[in-house]
Parts: sequence; structure tokens; C-alpha cells
Amino acid sequence: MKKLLAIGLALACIFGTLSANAADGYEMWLRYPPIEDRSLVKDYQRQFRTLVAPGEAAILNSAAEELERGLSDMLGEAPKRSDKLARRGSLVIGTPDSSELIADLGWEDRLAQQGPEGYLIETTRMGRRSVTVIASEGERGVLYGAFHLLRLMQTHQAVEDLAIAEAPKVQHRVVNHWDNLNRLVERGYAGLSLWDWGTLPQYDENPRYEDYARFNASLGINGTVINNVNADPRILTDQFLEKVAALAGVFRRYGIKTYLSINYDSPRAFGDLETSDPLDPKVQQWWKDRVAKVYEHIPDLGGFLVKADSEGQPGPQGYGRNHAEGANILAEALEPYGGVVFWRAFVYSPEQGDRFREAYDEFMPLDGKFKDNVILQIKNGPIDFQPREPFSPLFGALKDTNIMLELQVTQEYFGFSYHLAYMGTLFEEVLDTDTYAKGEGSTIGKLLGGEVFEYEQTGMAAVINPGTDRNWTGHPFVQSSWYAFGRLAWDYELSSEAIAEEWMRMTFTNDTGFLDPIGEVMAMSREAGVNYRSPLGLTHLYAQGHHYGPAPWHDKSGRPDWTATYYHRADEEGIGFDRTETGSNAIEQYHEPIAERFGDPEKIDEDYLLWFHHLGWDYEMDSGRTLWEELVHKYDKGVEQVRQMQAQWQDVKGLIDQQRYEHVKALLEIQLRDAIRWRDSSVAYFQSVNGLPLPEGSPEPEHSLEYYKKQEHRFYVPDPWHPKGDDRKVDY
Ligand code: BDP
Repeated sequence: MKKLLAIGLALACIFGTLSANAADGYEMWLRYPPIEDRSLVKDYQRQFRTLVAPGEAAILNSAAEELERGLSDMLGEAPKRSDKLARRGSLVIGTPDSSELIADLGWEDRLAQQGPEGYLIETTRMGRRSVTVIASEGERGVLYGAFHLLRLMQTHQAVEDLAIAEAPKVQHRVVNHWDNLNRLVERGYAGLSLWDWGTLPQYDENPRYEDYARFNASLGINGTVINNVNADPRILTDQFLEKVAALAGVFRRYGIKTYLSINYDSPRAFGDLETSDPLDPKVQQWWKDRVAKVYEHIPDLGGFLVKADSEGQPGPQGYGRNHAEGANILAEALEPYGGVVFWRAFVYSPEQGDRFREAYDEFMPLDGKFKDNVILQIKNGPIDFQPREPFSPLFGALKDTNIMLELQVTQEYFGFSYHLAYMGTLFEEVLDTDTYAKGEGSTIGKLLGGEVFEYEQTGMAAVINPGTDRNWTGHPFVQSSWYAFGRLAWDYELSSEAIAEEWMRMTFTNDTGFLDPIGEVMAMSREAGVNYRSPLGLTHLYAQGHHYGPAPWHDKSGRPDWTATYYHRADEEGIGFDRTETGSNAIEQYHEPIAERFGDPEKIDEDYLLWFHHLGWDYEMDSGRTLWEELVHKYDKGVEQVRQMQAQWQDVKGLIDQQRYEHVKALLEIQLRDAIRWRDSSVAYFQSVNGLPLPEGSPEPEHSLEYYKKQEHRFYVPDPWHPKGDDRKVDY
């Protein structure tokens, strides 16, 4: 007997370790590990013994299944499914249309207030029975409510006395994939595209499609653009539409609409017409016909995303037409089906002296000229997802054009899938930024919430990177930025800190021994990345093409592209880009008092200083240091922050599964190596320009500038799956 017990114990240990080891990140934040606290389990069981859910409609069914899955995994026992209330402990979900029990509550007005995507979760009574209700006007609301309730349990909160009312503040909450049809993912870093075109439409039961949809739905994301903005015209062919329809069928069950990035030159690329001129009636008819075809395949397609006249993509300007003329003909074709056009504002050209100015200069004259079902999708900053940018001046300026914010989760400029950089803090900074469009308090969040101007519709989009990597995103912490995006798209007033904690609890553990130090790591991670790459408002000091390592020495000679020296303008005298009246005067694009604040080096927040001013190396900073000393100090600080992140991570060993622990630990080693390289090569370069001695106490760069220049491409590990990581440039 004793022996048996011993074997049993040994087995339990082995399985215990195995299951702890088995956490490989696949489940992301939808992990439902058994809850160890017995009294909590009892509380939850008492409440949710029986699940009363209408099973017919697809989305409601997804909600019920998710609840079943979560409850049984966390509580060790599946809830009973029933049509009727149990004597005690019923969880009732549904819409008034689908459930008599819910209809009988008489909550119509209250539900109408939350809208079809909002929901109420309440502990209430039905007759004499105490129940928990998840109710909404619409099926989606019920699904979102189900995920909300599960989140409360995943984060070990009390659920006895619930009175929750939620509704999203923004209509379009959309993820963007930059996936090519050959499955290479532009700026992806997490394997091949999730969409296995070769086996579609036949094999649509790949569990990854459904899990992907669950992750998004759990955040309230209601749209996905599945292909790259650098769009392949073939996406609109019947062959591909059949495949897209199969994916859309899976996503639909989770309330997610499918959108397509289209190539503006499609009428020509299809060989049907000689032109794609939007004002040509034949072209307009072509789009109407193609759109009709699209909706035959996907009756609820969300619409199109368009990158036009940008980075070599075709567009209306090629035919002498403007963006509004270009967008409106697509909008007209989509209108009968309720489809929308997300038209991107990411434009720039070498002719324009200051790239910063371009989007504003091109789009402002068109304000009010776009149809109501066009939404201008604007990146948060005027350049391109840099570690820190001032906000795009289009926010707050466009009053009569629907707007949408575009953010980047994939870490194109943040160390790919090798560096830990929680973007929640960046997103929060953007949303909280005051544009002063209508006086104080006109934040970007409020603009998107329709609280400042009366837009027909608004949205938030994020470029995400999931691929065939087992954990979807490469670096386990990139998941946190996807999570933060979704939560903030739902409610831009949430704090990035609270979101981080929620994510850690759901993804790793509820142990405060982990949450406290790693919460700090997450909070500092983005700033660390700013400090070791481009402090004080420097920007785009990357090597050409791959955007991974530093190359502040790049100049225009022989290159058609935008280069580091163009952005930083460092010379013997000073550094920074003059965007005041003496320079490009981009500050005029902002409202007062921002323009005045940005225009004065004494008033501007120093984090943005070199975005707007060219200053002498001896300019005195708030700290009393010279600009040169402060710059070096920031670079040092970035490296120190990574060291701190590393130390704090090492302290949580044993508090989470070994697999993810070791993975992140190794990645932090890489991050430290890279942070040092960023600092040393940047300091060495700027020193070669200004000839100044290093500030006292700062470490000498490890190598010579020549060495770093030679390393420029060797530093980057070429990824054969990454089309823009041009490994022909790597000279080993
Ligand atoms: C830049 C990327 C490029 C994208 C482009 C875009 O480097 O790969 O195609 O933005 O957003 O960030 O269109």
C-alpha cells in the first residue's frame, strides 16, 4: 500500500512537472488552469453550477462553449447545460430574442443603452431564484460578456454580487495582418502566415483559425484585415475569395468581420481594363461588379483596406486624381452591402522636404470630401511607428472626415521578436494625448470615441504579427501588446498598468511575487527601448531594410531612401530636426497651445526635443547637463534598464513554468547585447561628429565606429521568411 502511494506520488510529481512545463504560450491569455484555492472554487461552483444558454445561433453557441470550457478547466467540473433554471447556481446567457428568461427580465431599455456589442452581467433574481445573467441586445455582446466573466475568474475575483455594464467606445476594433499570399509575413517575425492558402477552402477546421478568433473575440475585436496592405491583386480572384470565405466562416462565429486589403490597380492587373482611373465609368463599373462577386462569397465582408499612392503602391494620383476621388468610388461600390473603406493616410515622397508634413498637407485639403463609409486610417505618429513620436497632426485637424487610429503591435522598430517591449504604455500615451482640437481635453481617445467631433464612424486598428510559431507571436510578451491593443480599443480609458496586470494574471500566474516585479518590467520596457535606440526625440536611426540594428551613420549618398542623417541632422555644431518657423515649420500643423509648446525648446517635453529643434551640443537641459551629456546619459540609462529587467526576471524563477521562463530569460540576454550595441555604436558615431569627450563616468564604446559600421548587417539575423529582411545585404 505504502509502495503504491509512493509510486502514485512520484507519478503525480512527474505529471505536475510535465503540465507545468507544457505551458508553451499557445493558449495566450485564454488559459484556464485549475484554481488551487478551494474556497474560491467552491464560491464559483455555487454560482455557476448550471449553464442556461440558447444553443442555436452560432455566436451564442461560441459563448456557451467558451464558458463550458473555462468553467470546467478552472473548476474541475463542467457546468450542467439546461434549458431551465436550476434551484440554485444558474448562469443565464442570451439576448431577449433568443431567451425567454432574458426577455422576461424586462431589461430592453437598459440593454438598448449598451447596444448590440455591449452587455450587462448581473447577479439578480428570476422569480425566487438567484441567478447570474449575461445579457445583451446582440449576440456579440453576449460573447464579450462571457469572456468578461471568465476573465474575472481567471484573475480570481469575486463574482457574488455582479453589476457590470459595458459597451465599446469605438465602432471598428480591427487587427491588420501584413500577410502575403505566399505566406511570408511582412514585418512578422513569428513564422509563416496563419492562413494556409494551399489547404483552403477544404480544410477550414485547422484549430488555429478558431483559436485565433477566440483570442480576438475575448478582447472585443470585431474585424480582421487578413492580407498585407502591400496588396496582391489576386486576393480578389474567385479562387482566393473561396478561400477567404472559408476563413470568414470561422471568424463569423466569433463576431469578427473579415476585410481585405486591395490593390488599387486591380482593374488593370486583372487584364480587364487598360486603366484604373477612378473617374472612368468603366473602372467604376468594374469595381461594382467585383464587389458584387466578393459579397456572393462573403455576404458580410467588412470592406476594404487601401494603401494607395504610398511606397510604390498604385493609387488615384497615378491618374491625376486625389485620395477622396480614389476612395469614394470604392465606397460607392461597397455601400449597398454596408461595407466600408479604410483608406490609409500613410504617405510621403522624397519631393516633400519634410516627410513629417506630408500626410497633413495631402489630406487636409480633402477634409469633408470623403463619403460617409470611408474612414481615414492614420498611424499614431507622422513618420512610422517609431519608439516615440509626437502625435500625427491629422488628429484633431480633420473634423469632417471619419478617422481611425493605426498602431503597431508587431515590433518592427522594437527589436522584432527578440526584445521585450510592452506597447500598452505607448498606446496609452497616444490615446491620452491632448490635441486641443476643441480646447483642453480633446484627447485622441476622445476624438475616437466621437466625443469631440461628430464622426459617422471611427475605429482603432493594430498591425499584429501572429504566425505559425507555436506561441503565435515569437516573443511571449508581444502577446501582451496584442492584448493591450484589444482592451484599449474597447475602452481607451483603461490604464496600461492595469491591463498589464490582467494579462500577466491570465497568461502566467496570479502570484503577486511575479506580478509586482514583472509589472515593473513591463512598465519600463518601452521606455528602455526608447532610451537605448533614440532618446530625446531622435528617430529612425535604423539600418536600411530590416529596421533591427543601429545605423545612425547612414546618409543619402547613393541611396534613394530615407536615411538616419536625414532624420537626426547631427553636425559639428549640434543635432536635431528644425521643424519650427526657421525650419520646415511642421509645428504650424498643430493647434495652440501645442504649436507654441513644441516650438519652444524651453517649453517642450524633452522627450520630444530633437523632433522639433536643432540645438547645440552644449544646450543646457533641465537636468543641468549639456545636450551631449544628456544624450549619452539616456543611452546608458536604456542599457541599465535592460539590466534591471533581466535581474527582475531572474528573481521570478520557479514562479511560472520553466519553458516560458527560460525563453524570456534567453531573450533578455539578447536584448542586453543589442542595447549595448545600440548605445555604443550611436555614442561612437555622434562622438565622431561632434569631437567631444565622453561625459565623465560613461563607459567607452566597446568597439570602434568602423567596427560597428561593418557589423551593420551582420548584427541582424536574416530571416528567410521575412521578405524585407534582405539577406543579400549581409556580407559575412
Ligand atoms: C512601414 C513598414 C513597411 C510597411 C509600411 C506600411 O516598414 O513594411 O509596408 O510601413 O505601413 O512601417 O505601409
